[in-house]
Amino acid sequence: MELNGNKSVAAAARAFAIEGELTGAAPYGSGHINDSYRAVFRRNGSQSRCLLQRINHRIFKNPVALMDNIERVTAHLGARVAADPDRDRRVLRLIPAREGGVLHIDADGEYWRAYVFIDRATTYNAVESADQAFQAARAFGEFQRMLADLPAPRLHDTIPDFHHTPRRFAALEQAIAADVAGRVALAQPEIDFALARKSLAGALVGAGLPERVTHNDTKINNVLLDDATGEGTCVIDLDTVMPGLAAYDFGDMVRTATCRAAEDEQDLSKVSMEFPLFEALARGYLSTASRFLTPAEKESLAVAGKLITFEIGIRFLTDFLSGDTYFRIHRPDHNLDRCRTQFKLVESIERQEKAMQKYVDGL
Ligand code: ADP
Ligand code: GN1
Ligand code: MG
Repeated sequence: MELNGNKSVAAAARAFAIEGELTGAAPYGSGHINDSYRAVFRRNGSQSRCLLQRINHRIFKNPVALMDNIERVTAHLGARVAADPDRDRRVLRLIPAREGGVLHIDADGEYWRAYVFIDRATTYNAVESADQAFQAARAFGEFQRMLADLPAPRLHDTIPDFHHTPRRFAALEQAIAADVAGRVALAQPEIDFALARKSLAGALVGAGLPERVTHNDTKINNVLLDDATGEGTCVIDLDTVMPGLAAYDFGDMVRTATCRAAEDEQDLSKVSMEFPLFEALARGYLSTASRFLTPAEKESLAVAGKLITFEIGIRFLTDFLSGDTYFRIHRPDHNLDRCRTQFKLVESIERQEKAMQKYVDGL
């Protein structure tokens, strides 16, 4: 992107304390909520880069509280890895805004932040190997472990009831009843699929599992894997780090790291839960998380994959029925395609859930 192609992005990049001349800023990544840019600065012949983000404040209604969470979490994690020679790549580092603090608010009322760009590591939109599943899960488990002793106060809920699946289900029922976009007739098989599994929504609510500091958006493209070693270098996308259940994080890993198809794959014959990937994922997660998980939490892991895949599926369906107001779409019916992929994966998990439980119990 030419710099003069988007003045607000260039102005936002310059609002952070980065030395040198801004030479470029281009859209980056494939997230559904925020807008991310990679900005490049040049000074005395050398380059530095940052990851600049416009926070979607229609979804994250309190960016100040959100950034308070992220500052506390990154400071805590930074102290935990202080002795690691690779510490600068292990934890996200916020760049201060020139006007103070870590947020820049522009003339249009948009909220911006910037992170130091982590080099020599890559995110993957779909898992490619069992080792990637292992490494991603190990990193997310380590992330939870390092945050287990985050000092009080409790983190802010950046989106209340984020993984309260019964409330997500109620929102779906409301969207069906309202049919504001006139799309109910287009999604009848998916609606029937969801309604037939209403009882699944309550699987973990009220189970008495302990509240922890969790990531809550552990899809595989939210962890950077090292280009040389394949190890999970850095857990990213911290907007939803808040109190939650360990199982929610494990469930979203099952959703995105045990199926090689993309989240929006239209050829449903490619969508299935691959047991060897699940085994690697469970081993990777427990290699770090077994140090703090209670027996009841460990017991909850196997069902979590089905639950969270179902939950994200009903969220995509709700958004499709509501006229695509939440998730960014790139084609008509994109949210319906995403929903179909999730529901196909739910079916695949259902066929293997006994074996999944047995495998986790044996670890
Ligand atoms: P979103 O909320 O839109 O998913 P993310 O925070 O996940 O945004 O960032 C989008 C993409 O940008 C990520 O998938 C990753 O590839 C890349 N990314 C994010 N933070 C960094 C960073 N500090 N260094 C390098 N790449 C990053
Ligand atoms: C969104 O921001 P991104 O793309 O990492 C969503 C997650 C969903 C995910 C599905 C704040 O994550 O909950 O699981 O899309 N984030 C928010 O791909 O709603
Ligand atoms: Mg992301």
